[in-house]
Amino acid sequence: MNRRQFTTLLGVILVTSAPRVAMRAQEATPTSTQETTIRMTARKYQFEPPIVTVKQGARVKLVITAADHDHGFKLEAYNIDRKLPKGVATPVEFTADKAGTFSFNCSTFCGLGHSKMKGQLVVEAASATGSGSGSNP
Ligand SMILES: [Cu+2]
Repeated sequence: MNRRQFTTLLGVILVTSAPRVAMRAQEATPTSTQETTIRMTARKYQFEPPIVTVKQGARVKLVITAADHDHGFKLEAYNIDRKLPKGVATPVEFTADKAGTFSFNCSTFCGLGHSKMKGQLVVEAASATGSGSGSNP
């Protein structure tokens, strides 16, 4: 009885710890390019978050879900114009190779406030000197 319980317990431990070991192995893999995944929501008449900040050179993946209506994501500076069908998590991938502040907007007419549906992409220059985030006390 005890032996049987112990074997069962051991089995449970092995099964539950296996995914964790696999995840650790994945984390240990070095990545040359920085990857940034940002989840966003589009709804009348705003993007959330409205300001997205990434580092220059990063491989950026925005996963945008239109919550209430079909919307669009247009980031002219990066030649991106993607439809965001309602309820679908739409991936928008690009490499942030240009530093600066770029505005993006909704490109699918969604109502009276459509033209005000905007946000900003801030690409921080890779060569920025100083203390990085600039949060000096
Ligand atoms: Cu819209």
